[in-house]
Amino acid sequence: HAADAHRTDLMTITRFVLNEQSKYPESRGDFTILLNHIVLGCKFVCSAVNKAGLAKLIGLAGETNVQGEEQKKLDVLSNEVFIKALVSSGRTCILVSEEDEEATFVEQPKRGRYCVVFDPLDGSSNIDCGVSIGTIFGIYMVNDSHEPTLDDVLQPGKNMLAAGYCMYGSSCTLVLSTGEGVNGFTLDPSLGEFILTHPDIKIPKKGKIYSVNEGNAKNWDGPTAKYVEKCKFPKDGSSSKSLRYIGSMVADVHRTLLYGGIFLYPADKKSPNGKLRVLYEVFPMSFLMEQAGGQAFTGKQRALDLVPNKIHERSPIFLGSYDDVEEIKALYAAEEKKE
Ligand code: P6P
Repeated sequence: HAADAHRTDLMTITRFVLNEQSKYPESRGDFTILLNHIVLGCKFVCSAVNKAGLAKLIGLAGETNVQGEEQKKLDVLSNEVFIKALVSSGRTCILVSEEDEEATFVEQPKRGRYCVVFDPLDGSSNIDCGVSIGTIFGIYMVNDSHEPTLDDVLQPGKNMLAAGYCMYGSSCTLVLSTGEGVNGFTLDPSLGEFILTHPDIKIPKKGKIYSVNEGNAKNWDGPTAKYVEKCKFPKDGSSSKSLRYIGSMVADVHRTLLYGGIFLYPADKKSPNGKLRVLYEVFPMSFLMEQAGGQAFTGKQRALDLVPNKIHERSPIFLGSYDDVEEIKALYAAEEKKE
């Protein structure tokens, strides 16, 4: 029966990428090997995050463990695991991590053709209160004709080959795009495999939720303030939107992707470039939103067209349902005309 076939036809993330999705057939093997190492990192972090509370209980975290070693903070530990996994894949040449001030250049013979930008544990300040957190990553491919330099990784987001996040919450969910749509996989701990659970995710064209830190309202610019006002007091008689803000980007973006609506981290007087980082927060989430039929805007341009000058550069970001982002683009365009 079809149902049985579905149950026994376990579509793991490895099978899915190998068979179903590959933008560059000639790199099918390399990309799959790279992805498998990212998946390994996610499985490790998932297990460490789930034990974090217990580690505290049995006095491991922040104190010395039985070997007398200082227990590492989860974000430091996660970063080390991802760096080691990516280097050992033999498929990377430059790694940019939120945790490391400088990029990591992979030496021969371990050097490959991919640049990976990632935040190993975004939102990690939320661990202690049990809020979902996540790993965010983006992948560029460089032509291996030259010695890699930072220019190979300071590329516009539209050049990304793939992007994704892994959310460590009630379950461990990995959402990935290799440029042919968005698919979600859930970790089955009994198998240690990510199984396809959310095929071909499409974000609703319009949503009923807006997601922003209202605590920054006094510092917002005109268009953002106008847009949020419109969400709360619609003039056209439509019902006002609901506010949902978790304060952990992966959780807020995952809800936006599945339920629709808009996520905003605008510029404000205190932070003229907003708070979120271009390479490993804004670009991967914008890539996913476009692949799911939504869009992502910086207040000035399409987010994926931005060309970063520094690896930890920040940008304002408005992303989510196509029609909702259109509305805020119109407000910024009107402001532009006035100037
Ligand atoms: P705020 C978490 O610290 C983070 O980097 C993102 O995950 C999240 O979206 C944002 O910052 C929350 O920032 O200023 O609203 O607390």
